Amino acid sequence: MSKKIDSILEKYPPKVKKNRMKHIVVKGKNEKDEIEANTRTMPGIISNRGCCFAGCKGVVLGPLRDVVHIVHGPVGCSYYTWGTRRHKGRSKDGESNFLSYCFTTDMQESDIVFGGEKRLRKAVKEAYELFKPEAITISSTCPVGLIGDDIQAVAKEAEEEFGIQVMAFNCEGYKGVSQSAGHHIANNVLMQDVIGTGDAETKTYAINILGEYNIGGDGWEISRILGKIGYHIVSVMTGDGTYKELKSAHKADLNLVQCHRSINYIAEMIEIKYGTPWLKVNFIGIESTINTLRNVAKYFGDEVLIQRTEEVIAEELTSIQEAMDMYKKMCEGKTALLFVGGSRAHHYQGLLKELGIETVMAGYEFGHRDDYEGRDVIPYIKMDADSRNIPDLHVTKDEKNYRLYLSPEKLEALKKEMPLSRYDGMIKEMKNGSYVIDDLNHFESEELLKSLKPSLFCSGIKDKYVAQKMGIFSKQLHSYDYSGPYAGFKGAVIFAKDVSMGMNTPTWGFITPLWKQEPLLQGEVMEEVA
Ligand code: CFM
Ligand code: HCA
Repeated sequence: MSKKIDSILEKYPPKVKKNRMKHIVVKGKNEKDEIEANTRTMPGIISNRGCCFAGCKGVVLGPLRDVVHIVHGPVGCSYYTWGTRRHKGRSKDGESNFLSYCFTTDMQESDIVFGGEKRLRKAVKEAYELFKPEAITISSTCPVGLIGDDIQAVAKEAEEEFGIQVMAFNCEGYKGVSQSAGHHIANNVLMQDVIGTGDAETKTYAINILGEYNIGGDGWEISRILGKIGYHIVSVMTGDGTYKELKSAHKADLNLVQCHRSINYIAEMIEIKYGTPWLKVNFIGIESTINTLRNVAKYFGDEVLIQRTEEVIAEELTSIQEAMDMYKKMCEGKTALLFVGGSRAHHYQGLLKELGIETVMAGYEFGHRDDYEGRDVIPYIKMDADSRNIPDLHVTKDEKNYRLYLSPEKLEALKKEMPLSRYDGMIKEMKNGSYVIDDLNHFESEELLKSLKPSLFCSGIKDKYVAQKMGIFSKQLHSYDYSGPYAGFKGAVIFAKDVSMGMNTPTWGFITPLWKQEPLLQGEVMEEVA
């Protein structure tokens, strides 16, 4: 494959080696850059992946701020995901915001033995009476599936009793192979039970933003720019989003898809059911943001809107150029490794390039082949037992609410000019010779950090400090390490500042990597003395 990769692979037992080889691509080395993804991590490997519950409750549902999200399970799953993802929310006009709370049934041993439905019923009642939320979600954790609590029945009962929507999600952690299964489960229920049930008025240029979770305030910067141009944001899925707005999402004229992995199911289903097309966007990086804004304006095709878009772009660029130029001088020529969930390892490559930083390796924790290779590959993806376990929702045209904003001919013509209903994936935009590694594990990360010696390792909490103990600056691309926003124009400057400072601090020169230190214990193998 390549010397660096071979030296990693040769440390594995044959079965593991055979498996891992399929998850590694050296761009341009073979005729086709095919990668295996969304398959089980081999037992024993220290993976960074999370679970189905994390993808459902933590990622997709959690940011809806006017909903009480009850976690049915022992306290840990709820507690350890309490605020760590940094999806921010701010209530407007007296609306509720429950984001700072942590709701759990706190199951005990007796509930595991005798069943937890009674406890769940009580928790839903208590939450309703105390908070009177717009809706309640119940997400199950592993033991709930194992003991067979009927959370759907409890939800139905509560719905009748309290007169609000109570949605149950069977997103037990062990389902599927990663967070990805949970995204799908959450998408299905929101599509089936929420989207399409509202009738809010929309204004001109009505859009939804899908797959934007307002981490570190990203969504606020994106909304600022879109608002300045003149768009009406009907709903955001789901960063700083509300159940109330989500209900009328079918009334928008266009869906913008930021994170394809976590929300592509809803984007597809809305198009089938209501006729609204989706556009793949990227608000990370200046060029990507500009391209996105131009594409959206072109979709609506109004000359005044196109003109306004150019004015806003020019204005925003003027305000950030000087700072970006200064930071670029501090970053130019450096290299980065990127390993993040299912979209950011791709989205950040443009921004890094704008700062003169080259991405030499990138990988997703749980992306599917289409996130790497583009959606054209979908018909060729092999279905395995793990994927078959995740229910697939099939929707049909809603005759009453189906609406085409553009004629089919106009839409087809535009598809040639912009990524409408299309995502070309990460690999295509990467440089020949760069590494693409799926479900990178801790052993491989350490080996690659040693051999590729990047100045920047963009990853998450599980391996950040491993890299830093090696003397390599690590930026968390999940939580942004308490910083952000990183999206849009203003966000690009904050990111540039954070990585410039991080890479250039003299701290790294004072650190001796562990493997260069004297071992704490020393010994030698000796012949047995009789
Ligand atoms: Fe989408 Fe995300 Fe991501 Fe993701 Fe995540 Fe996240 Fe992520 Mo952490 S929804 S795939 S499941 S962009 S929580 S906001 S940072 S792994 S790259
Ligand atoms: C998750 C959430 C996570 C974890 C981040 C990390 C996030 O996968 O359950 O490992 O640093 O963004 O908070 O992806």
